[in-house]
Parts: sequence; C-alpha cells; structure tokens
Amino acid sequence: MSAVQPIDAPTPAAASCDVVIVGAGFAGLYMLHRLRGLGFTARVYEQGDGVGGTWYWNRYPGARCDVESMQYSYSFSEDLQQEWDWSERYAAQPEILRYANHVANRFGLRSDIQFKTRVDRAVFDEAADRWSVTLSDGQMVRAQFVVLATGCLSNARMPDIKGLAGFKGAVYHTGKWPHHDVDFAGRRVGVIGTGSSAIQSIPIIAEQATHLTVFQRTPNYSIPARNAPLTDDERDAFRARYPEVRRFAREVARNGIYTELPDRGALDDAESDRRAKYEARWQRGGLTFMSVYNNLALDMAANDTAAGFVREKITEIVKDPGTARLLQPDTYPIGTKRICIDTDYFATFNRPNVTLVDIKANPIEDILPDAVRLADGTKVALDALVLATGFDAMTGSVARIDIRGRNGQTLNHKWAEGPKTYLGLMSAGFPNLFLITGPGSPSVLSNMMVSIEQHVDWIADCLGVMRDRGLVTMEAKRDAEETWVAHVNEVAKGTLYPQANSWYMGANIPGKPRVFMPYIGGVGVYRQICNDVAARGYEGFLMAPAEVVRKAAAV
Ligand code: N01
Repeated sequence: MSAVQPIDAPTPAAASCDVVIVGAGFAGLYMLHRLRGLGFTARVYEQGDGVGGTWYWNRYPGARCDVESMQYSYSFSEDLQQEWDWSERYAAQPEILRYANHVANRFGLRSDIQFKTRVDRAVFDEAADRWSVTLSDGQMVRAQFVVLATGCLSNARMPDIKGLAGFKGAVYHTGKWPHHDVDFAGRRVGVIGTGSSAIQSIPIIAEQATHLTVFQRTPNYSIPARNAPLTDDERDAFRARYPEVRRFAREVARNGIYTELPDRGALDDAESDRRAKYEARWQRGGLTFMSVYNNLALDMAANDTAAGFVREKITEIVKDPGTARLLQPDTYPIGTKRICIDTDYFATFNRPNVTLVDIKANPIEDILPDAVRLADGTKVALDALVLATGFDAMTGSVARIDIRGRNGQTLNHKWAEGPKTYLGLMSAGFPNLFLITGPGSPSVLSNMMVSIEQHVDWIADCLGVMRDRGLVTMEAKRDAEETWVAHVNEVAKGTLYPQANSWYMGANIPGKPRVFMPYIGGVGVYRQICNDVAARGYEGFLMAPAEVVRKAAAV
C-alpha cells in the first residue's frame, strides 16, 4: 500500500476542458477516472489539500465507516479490490483516507486535481452552451459539463448558540476536525449533539478527559458495531464471493449492502422468535439490524418491537436508571433517523467522569467564556467544546456555489422550497449540470460507494453517447422532473421516515424546507429505472444539438 503522498505534481489549471468536476471525494475521483478513460478532458477542483472528501474532513476520534469496508470500497477495478487489504471489519478514518490516496495514486489522478480551490460560481452561457466556472483563486474555467461531486455530508453546521464565539477554550466541530491529534487529557470537555459522530467519539473522549459532559437534545438508537480485525481468511473468503456480493449490492439490495433479504414481517413471528432474531442481530452488530424484518420501516407496530428491544438493551447496559431513561429514544420510530453503530457508547455513561445533560428539558441558554449555561441557571465549566452538530445535508454544499442556469435562474432560488431533480441527476433549467448522489436518488440511504459508482457510470456513459451522436446539451424536462419529485415524495410518505425530525428531512437546519430528500425506493429498483431511461433514449431529458435544445427550452 502506498503512503499518503502525491506521486505526480498538479499541473496548472486549464482554461477550458470538457468537464469540470467539483470535489475530490470518492465520487469525484471515480468520475475523473471514467471520463479520462473515455478520452474527455476533465479537471477536478477540491477545497481541501488532499483527496477523500468526507473522509478528509471527518477526523474526529473514533471516526469510522458504518458499512463494512469490504463493501464500502470501489468495485470498478478487479485488481484494486483484490489487492487492497482492509485491516478491520469497519475501517477507521485514517485507513479510508489512505485508501482514497492509494486510488488517486494508483490511477494517476492527481495531475488533474487542483487542491485548495473552491468552485464559487458556475454560470451557464446560453449563447455558447458552456459553463463559466469561477474558482476561489480568481481563475475562470470554461467547460461543456459540470459534475457536482460535492458530497452529501460535507457542509459542517455550526449551531446557532448565543455566546459560542466568546468561548475561551478550544472549539472543535466533528465534521471539520484539525489535522493534528487532539489530546483531551486533563481537560473538562463538553460534547453537544448525540448523532453518529458524537456516538463514535464520546467513548474515546471519555477515556481521555478529566470529565466529559454530553449535551443531548434527542437520544439516538445505536447498535453495537462489533468491530474486529479482519483475518487473511476472512478477506480471501469475501474476495472469492465478490462477483455475487457486488451484483447483489447493486441490483437486489435496497441499501446497496449484501445481506439476507427478510421474507417476513416482525408481527409474523411469535414474541420469543422475534426476540431471538433481534438478539442474534444485536450480537452480530452493524446496520443490518434493521433488515431482520421486511416491514420495520413501514409499519409502526412492527417498528415498535425493534425499538422496544433496543430500549431494553439500553436499560440493561446503563446502570443509572435515570440516565438510561434519558438515553432511550421514544419520540420517533427506529431507523427513521440514520441508525448509529457504536463501540461501547451506552456503557460509557457508567463511567464516573461522564455526565449526561438533557437539553431538551433544560436547554442551553448561552455559552460563557468558560462554561455552558443552561436555562435553569446551571453552569457547566468546560475547557473544550466538541460540536457534533451535523451537516447541512445533501443540499448544503451545492447551495454554497452560486449556480446560474438558463435565464440567469439560480439553483438556490429554484430549490428554495426543497430540491427538485429528475432522478437526482439533473435539475431542469440547468443544462449539462450533473449531480452525483443528489437529492431524489437513493444516496445517503445506501452504501454510498454503490450509489456513487452507479451515478458516475450512468453519467459517463451518457456523455459518451452525446459525443457519439453529436449532441451538445442535455437537460431534464420539467414535466419529467415534476413526475419524479412527486414519485419520490409518494414513496417516502408510504414509510415511517417522514415521522422523524431528521437531516433526511432538512429538519436540523432552521428554515430549511421539510422535504424528504433521498429516494427510498431502493438502489436496485432505482438502478433499473435509470437504465430503462437511458435505454429509451434518455427519456425525460432534452438531448439534442445546441440550437434544437435552445428552441425547445424557450417554448
Ligand atoms: O450529525 P447528526 P452527525 N443544540 O445531524 C444535535 C453520517 N455519519 O455528524 O437530533 C443542541 O446526525 C442534534 O440534535 P437533534 C451519518 O449518515 C456517519 O452525528 O437535532 N444540539 C443531533 O443529536 C450520520 O447520520 C458516520 O435534536 C444540537 C446532533 O447534534 C450523518 O453523518 C459517522 C444542535 C447532530 O447529529 C450525520 O451525523 C458520523 C443545537 N443547536 C457521521 N444542533 C459513520 O458511522 C444539532 N444538535 C460512517
């Protein structure tokens, strides 16, 4: 395996290219690789100074993947998937970042990536059918196509808490962690938030800090990860099955993960059988807890059985009954917020140096230079604050770019009441602008690697077809987009998901429209829809020589 070192120096920015790719995470890297393979000129702009996207930024203690690494990895290169040795069932962030760097080096991608460069603006020039892309260093790049590989969980959200700027101790956000080790030894630390990032970092911070105070607004359901080193035999056995594992993940699974498909609902089993099945999954660990039965996301009574099981587990693990009660989620169905997986999260609250504070009942009033003050006047003295407050998910990173399509319309204006896309791939009025794992696609509800590869392949194939047929512009038709948005909403409404105030719904951002953003129909179903659309001549898209598209769009 290679070290995290560039092997080829970046070349200066191109003044024009076929495709501008925004972001050098797993989506941007593979997009670049595919486009190069087809002979397109492409240029990636990345605001960080390295590849890896979400894995570049999220360096908080305990950060690791919640999909098993043998599956959370690229499948496009047989050599790559055979040669890379994942060391653990769920790789930690440094190893995933090494993998991203290995891929960039192995496929010689760095020469077309410009680091430390944000894309600030992209304006579609209707006269020339080209995008004019403005970079943070002031350069302008012209491109026929723009691909937003900006990531769904990459725009860290600072909470709007009075006095935060005046806190004199160190402040960290899990989503934008420093690149050096942070040692909490000898410090009184506060963690605000109890989502996946907090649940992974809290047990580790608790081991270091003099005292850790966790400020919880909403408790989360969490399942043990049961992380463990992978042996050579386990890796070999998995690799031997890769053709089937990858096929299943792409075509059959709802969430892009190879696992057993449940054939019955939770209420079809007697209580004792149900408990035995939940217990077996709890012992196995991981996200597949939610696929014990086929109706946990659909039927409230079925869901209650799984939620109740996890609540009982919390009672068993946490010794103080009051703390256990506070840690038990009961205001939303299990799985409707992204389920967490952890290592010793609940047990951490048995430590004498850890305190849980219920800020739903007693909210944070303000932050003083050396403490958090609660509504009842209590002051919690702190030396360091960790904000595990999440992201402006799915749309946040797109919204930071000033994107202007036909007639000068901005994407932010168009999406003011919620994101609108056709298939999550394009938005009407924004020709030749593609999104990878955008709202309206399975995206964050799936193994992101599977969804990224599917989108990249679809887009790359599409650009190849356009070139072969002499087509210059492509855009989503408005009626196709409306039909798709309605379908995405309808499928979501048939599930329990909209019942939770989740970031899937935009509920964590004050003022953000409440729309269930990802497509919940399943990755296999979705892939088939996309393939069928392409097979029918890219049905629902305007795809024609320049002058034809312009006339049609004007009607
Ligand atoms: O963010 P979150 P995250 N005052 O939004 C609380 C992926 N991920 O970074 O629920 C007080 O889930 C907020 O409270 P509430 C994964 O998909 C994956 O943890 O809004 N509290 C909540 O508790 C995940 O779902 C891994 O009431 C405030 C927390 O902060 C997604 O990223 C690891 C607050 C935010 O939780 C996001 O996870 C990490 C305020 N003003 C992340 N504002 C893997 O395992 C927010 N909160 C791969």
